[in-house]
Amino acid sequence: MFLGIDSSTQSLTGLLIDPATGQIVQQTSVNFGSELPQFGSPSGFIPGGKDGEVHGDPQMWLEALDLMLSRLSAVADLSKVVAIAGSGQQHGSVYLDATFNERLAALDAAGTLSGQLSPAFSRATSPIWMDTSTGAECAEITAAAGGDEMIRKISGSAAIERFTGPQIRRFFKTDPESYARTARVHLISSFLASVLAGKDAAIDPGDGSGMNLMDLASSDWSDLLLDATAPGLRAKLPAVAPTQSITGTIAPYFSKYGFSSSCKVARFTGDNPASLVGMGATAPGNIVISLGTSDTFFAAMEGPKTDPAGFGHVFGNPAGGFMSLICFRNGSLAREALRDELGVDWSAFDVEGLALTAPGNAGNRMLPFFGPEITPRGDFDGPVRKGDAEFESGANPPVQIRALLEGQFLNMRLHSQWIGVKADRIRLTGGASQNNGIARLVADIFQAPVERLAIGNSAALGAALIAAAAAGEDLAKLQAVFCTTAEDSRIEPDRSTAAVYDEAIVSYAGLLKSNPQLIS
Ligand code: XUL
Repeated sequence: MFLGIDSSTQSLTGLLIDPATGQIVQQTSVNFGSELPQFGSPSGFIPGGKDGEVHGDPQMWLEALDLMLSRLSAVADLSKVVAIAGSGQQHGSVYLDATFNERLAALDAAGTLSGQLSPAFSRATSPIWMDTSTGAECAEITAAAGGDEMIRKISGSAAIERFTGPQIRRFFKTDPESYARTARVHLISSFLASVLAGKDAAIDPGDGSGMNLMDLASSDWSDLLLDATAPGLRAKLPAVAPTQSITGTIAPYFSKYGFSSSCKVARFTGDNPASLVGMGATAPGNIVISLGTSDTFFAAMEGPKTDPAGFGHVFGNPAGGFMSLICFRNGSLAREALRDELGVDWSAFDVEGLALTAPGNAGNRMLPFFGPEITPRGDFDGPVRKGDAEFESGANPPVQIRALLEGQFLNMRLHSQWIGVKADRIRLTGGASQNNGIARLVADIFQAPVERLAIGNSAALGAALIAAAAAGEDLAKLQAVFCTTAEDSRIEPDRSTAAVYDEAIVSYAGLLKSNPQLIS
């Protein structure tokens, strides 16, 4: 069997596959907010951060790993696991002092991970992808590295607030002593891989390209970008190593969950690259839309084409080559906020609820941003409504819901045009993808067929497939078995709505452009 672990914003999941039978054997999740309330992070991050700061607690991720593995070991024989790989929410960083390696090597199965490793944190909390606090650092890095286009060419992205390089620079500027004490900066993915392997793990090009530090062409750190970011940074970063490779064998600590001492720990990657694998989309042809805490739009790419507007990114594709990715911060967070504001349940967002209104929403439009947005960049603190008086006053729930959903997918269509490919087929994943009303709306707005896979957690599945591939199995063959579309999941676009949405995207773009909260 192979184990995939996905550490996402709101939960940590373990998923076991058996390639011999083509089955998912078990999967189990720990929800940070409800199951680890002692960390005060109801949505997985510490609320109330100032000036756009959003941090998570690395001790919470360690507690969740112990809890998930103890649960999994109660229902599965983990001695049969040949290899483990994983995926983490991208960009988030973990700061460790010089004792980290010794502590890893000395992990005692009688204690807990967080109890034994937390003294090694040189920064108590970790900035995560939702953090928008580094505008000044992005400008400084851009200037020092020779401009926007230069950074895009080297790293695949302009300097971006949530990316790890600008976050590291902010830490260096605000707390230089703790920065100096930091011997290792890990991504969440490589941190968890290090813990499992009991030794320092490399970063893979899929997650490494989300740092504004890696040279896409060489898959190594760029000296120009390192120097523009913070002093002495190369020595603080692990190496970059291919996604389909092995870090080492599992640390003896984990024998308490039944793992054999020969179980291998493969490379961990970012949740979006892992999801590309789990969606069976590592070869060009499919576009994936993942509806999670953030919504993401991504696809395998022939060559590293970058977004001139600076919103989209190029990441390493775990199967080799590249992928494009665009992240929309107001994903489920916005859907949940509107649901709560209107006091409705999810059925109002599904086929029957949406049937109360018509495609195009009679011209009622919403900029669907309940908090700061990154695509486009804006300091929004609530949705912007334009339409009839009743809608603008916030009344009429069915019109509000359609306006939010149409706004989210029109915004996605508008900001993905730079990729320059017409979607032949969209594969939808993430929590909200099972909603047929939302799936129909995506098919109509993009005028492309939408498919859902049989399995919901594509990042954890992708990680399990990466573990198997790193251990010598054939990735494409595994994808053909595990990444199958659910029966009756395909939704064809309604061609009669094409003109409605061609017009809606123009009026949406107009509303966006005229909005003073937009930064660029
Ligand atoms: C991608 C991004 C988010 C996180 C969420 O650039 O910031 O999708 O990976 O886990």
